[in-house]
Amino acid sequence: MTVQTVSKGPFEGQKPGTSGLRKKTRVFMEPGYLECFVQATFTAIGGAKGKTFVIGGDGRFFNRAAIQTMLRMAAANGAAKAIVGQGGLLSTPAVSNLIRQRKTDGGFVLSASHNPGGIDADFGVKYNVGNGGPAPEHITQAMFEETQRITEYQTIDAPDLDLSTCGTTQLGSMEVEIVDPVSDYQALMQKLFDFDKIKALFANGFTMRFDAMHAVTGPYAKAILEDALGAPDGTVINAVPSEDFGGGHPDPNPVWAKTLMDEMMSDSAPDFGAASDGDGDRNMIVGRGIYVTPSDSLAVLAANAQLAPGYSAGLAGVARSMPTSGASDKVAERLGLASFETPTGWKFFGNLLDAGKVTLCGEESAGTGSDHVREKDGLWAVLLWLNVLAERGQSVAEILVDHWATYGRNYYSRHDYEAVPADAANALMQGLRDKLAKLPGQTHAGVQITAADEFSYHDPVHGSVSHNQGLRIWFAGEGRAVLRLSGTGTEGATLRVYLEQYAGPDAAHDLAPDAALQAVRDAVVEITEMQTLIGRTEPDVKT
Ligand code: VG1
Ligand code: CO
Repeated sequence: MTVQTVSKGPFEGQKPGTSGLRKKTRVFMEPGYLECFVQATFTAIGGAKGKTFVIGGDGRFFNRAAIQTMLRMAAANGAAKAIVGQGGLLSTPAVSNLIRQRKTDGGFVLSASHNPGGIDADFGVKYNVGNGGPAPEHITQAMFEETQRITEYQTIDAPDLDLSTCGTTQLGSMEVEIVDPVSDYQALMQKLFDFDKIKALFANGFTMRFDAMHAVTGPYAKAILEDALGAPDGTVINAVPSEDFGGGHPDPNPVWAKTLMDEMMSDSAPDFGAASDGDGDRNMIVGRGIYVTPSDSLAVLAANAQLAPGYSAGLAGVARSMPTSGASDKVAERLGLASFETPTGWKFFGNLLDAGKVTLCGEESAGTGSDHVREKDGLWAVLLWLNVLAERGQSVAEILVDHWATYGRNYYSRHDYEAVPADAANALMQGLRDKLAKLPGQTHAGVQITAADEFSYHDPVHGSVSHNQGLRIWFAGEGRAVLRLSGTGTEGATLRVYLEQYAGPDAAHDLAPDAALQAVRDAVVEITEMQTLIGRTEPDVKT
């Protein structure tokens, strides 16, 4: 074992509250940078001695080199065992599953998720704890503090391991098991869903396109959709993970998955379309000619989950992140299920899942999941949709129209303003914060404000409180706007404006979302003085 002294510092470690560290790849490649993050993580969890960790990533540039560094450090820190995905690949939900199945102490996910990959793009590392979920705040806080004072890290002198063949080897005194990234995950999916039913659906000519976006879900989708479920070859596109995701953003939304969207809106559209993000924890669902907003997807899945074997006993409850539309609340209300509203980010769902208070969770950013792991799970959501489609024998459009007629429709859109200078973004948020109390009763763009606040979350399981989780404005007629700054961007600030307008079961449900949201959007532009403060009123990305 050698002890390396770090010359640079203090390190800019993972901020408390965020569940992973994302930086430019070149920053991660600076001597000692990744190492200090990993060493700080080991310290924050009380050392690595005798522990077992799962390690894998989404295949982006620097993935394999980083794994080699981490393995040497784990061995030097006395870890007993590392379980590594073959070729260094593991999706985020697969890491969560392996941690749980193998009862390991934790695991590292190497990914910057939907952020682009490459030497001039982004890299990231996230530590997950023994329940399979992202490290809770007290651990990220300890990690951050440790990165501020770290002066050295431990490693061993050893050549790179061959990660390409499954099996068990030794690195120093640590055992390393290289595992097939797909098989354990696939076994879990087979337990939850009726594979025979879905197989019959495909056998009867049902068509699908799954865009893996050159990211980690390619091998999973090929094995499960094509090999196990019998979907024809070519159902999965962009299926080979590449270091720069084919030069795109592996972000499953209508903007970045445009090729798939265009196909789904064309005359030759298959019955069902889906995409997943860099690390495989998010999903986009599209029917022939109809896009399903992630908020609606959560609501539809909540209303139909019991059709799948893994959920036939019904749901304990449903949780959504605060900016996610209230569509799932309407389902919970009608079905008598508990519903919860948490801050953005998956880690807040973990306590609710562990306590058995909820079964399904979801976010407007296309993260959906359940108590089967402690992360969101892209392919899981796709399989649940397939199971529901197989059982109901209806199209995606028919299911949505029926859903809206029962529960009403929550028109929804997120507007992202990217690379805003941090000062300007903070000034806009602070300006709005300062006037929140005066807003109720005012009319902007013809709509009256009924309430406004800043969201604080009181964890019903642990009793902890998280402040500053987004500014909310409600309008007469069940409209809502939410503003918050992104915690995952790596350039300037990203301002996210979330727009929602409810239309009850008896209203018309066929408006264009932009039209339905026009008033709420105009009101936000006016209230925030966006033009003056950030110099624009048109977002870079609308999803
Ligand atoms: C974004 C999404 C959030 C999601 C997070 C991580 O965060 O809005 O819903 O949980 O990404 O997802 P932010 O702070 O940029 O709004 V993943 O799949 O990119 O790790
Ligand atoms: Co992701």
